[in-house]
Amino acid sequence: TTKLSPEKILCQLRNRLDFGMITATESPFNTSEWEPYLPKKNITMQLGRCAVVSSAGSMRSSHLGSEIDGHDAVLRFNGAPTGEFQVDVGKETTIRLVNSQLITVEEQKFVSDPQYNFGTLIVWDPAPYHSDIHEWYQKPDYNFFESFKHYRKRHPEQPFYILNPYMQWQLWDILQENSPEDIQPNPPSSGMLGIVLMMNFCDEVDVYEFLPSKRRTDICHYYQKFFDQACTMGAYHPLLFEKNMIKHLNRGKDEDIYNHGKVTLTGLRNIQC
Ligand code: NCC
Repeated sequence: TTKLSPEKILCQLRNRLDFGMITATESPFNTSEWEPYLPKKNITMQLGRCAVVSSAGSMRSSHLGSEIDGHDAVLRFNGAPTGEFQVDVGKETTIRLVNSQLITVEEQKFVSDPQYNFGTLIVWDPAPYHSDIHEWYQKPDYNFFESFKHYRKRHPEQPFYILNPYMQWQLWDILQENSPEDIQPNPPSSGMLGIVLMMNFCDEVDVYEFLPSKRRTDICHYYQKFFDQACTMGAYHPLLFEKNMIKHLNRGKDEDIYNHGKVTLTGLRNIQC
């Protein structure tokens, strides 16, 4: 396979990904049971310069905090804290993308830990390959719907969206088409989903430590003492292929990857297809 140009891949991302959130108007969510908890309208965000902060152990000792906070919006993942790690990861959180496992398995913590009460929350769940919304609703990977409602009851003012189940496999198809090998048939990581969401919302996206810098380490997360190579290279998620694609799309300098784990991506709004 010949590799498509970055411009062509950006157009695939723009033209083929459904960035919509689930609203109270579509079946099976258009019921009185869901009405109090779901937004009536899709998310709308038009942002300038955005930062995406991976949870990698190599964020430690990066001193990237003030650079990250200098962006117009910051996206973080799952339980990634700021607090005591501010110097390295910053303190602003505009969007937090969480997986359905976190809000179900760690529900007590999710509902009570104040770190989740900032910014806009978005949850996603690994859906069966190209299933329709009804099939997924019957058989989500984690049954997070009750946890979602529970959180919304406690924090009714905080925007909290459910990502549509289609986008992950539309993105997976693009990853597969642009990879010389077969990739594992599991959805992309939260990291990759968050990056393309921000490419949709923002003029420009700086991503930190998704491509590992010279600080690269087997420590999984910057906030935990847990060692596992798979966190950076992937096991369940096709992380290696995600990272190859992001490297291909990088408009920044290679030395910024080496020194800061930083890549710069063009927002999808500003491209010509
Ligand atoms: O670890 P996780 O991911 O929360 O990390 C968020 C995103 O950061 C990027 N990352 C992380 C660590 C690392 N060393 N290198 C990286 O590039 C990845 O892009 C990653 O997606 C997930 O994707 O949702 C994931 O979630 C965790 C876990 O469910 C949550 O942290 C909640 O506790 C998964 N871990 C386990 O299930 C044990 C992880 O596989 C994927």
